[in-house]
Amino acid sequence: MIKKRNIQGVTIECVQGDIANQPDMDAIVNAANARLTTGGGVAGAIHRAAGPGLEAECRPLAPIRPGQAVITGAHNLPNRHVIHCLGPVYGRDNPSDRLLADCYRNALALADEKELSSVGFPAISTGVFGFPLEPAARVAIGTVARSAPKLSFVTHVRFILFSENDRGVFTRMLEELE
Ligand code: AR6
Repeated sequence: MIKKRNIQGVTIECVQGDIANQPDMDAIVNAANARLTTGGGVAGAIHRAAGPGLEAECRPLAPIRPGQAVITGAHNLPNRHVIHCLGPVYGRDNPSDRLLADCYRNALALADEKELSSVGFPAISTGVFGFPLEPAARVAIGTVARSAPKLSFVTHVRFILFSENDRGVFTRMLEELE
């Protein structure tokens, strides 16, 4: 089972781990809520590790809409930036596939604008927001692969999945890319 592929100059890999513990990534992506406050899951882990300064920096940027991404500093996290994306709530924010793809595309565009070379993503919307994992993985991997030719600075994208099962699903999507 391959865990890494190079698509048009961008290395894409899938690992199992904690999004808040990726010290070699320039930016990590938060699966945020519209108000950009802390919460459970990914947002809870990121805000806990970053400290209260992150929420304070987020306040004037909120609210954001599904598919949107905004960028902040990383405060006490070991990264340079956090990119906050609001994924679609499955079954409510439609079309959910397009809104989820917007998250990945907009996050990568912000990272590229800031001239960052590496970005770590969680599986946006697949927890509290209820997006089924397999279609979410297809959108995530497909969107990053399609964005690759447009990126000038980003050369490394890592998907950080919480469970070994989720990593397996993302890895299969990566293998199946044409
Ligand atoms: N590292 C990597 N992945 C994680 C981690 C972690 N530390 N913790 C959970 N996951 P979720 P959403 C996985 O719910 O669905 C928040 O409360 C998890 O298993 O964090 O976009 C916000 O405030 C799942 O596969 O994000 C919002 O209100 C995936 O990350 C809402 O939840 C995403 O789960 C956002 O919901």
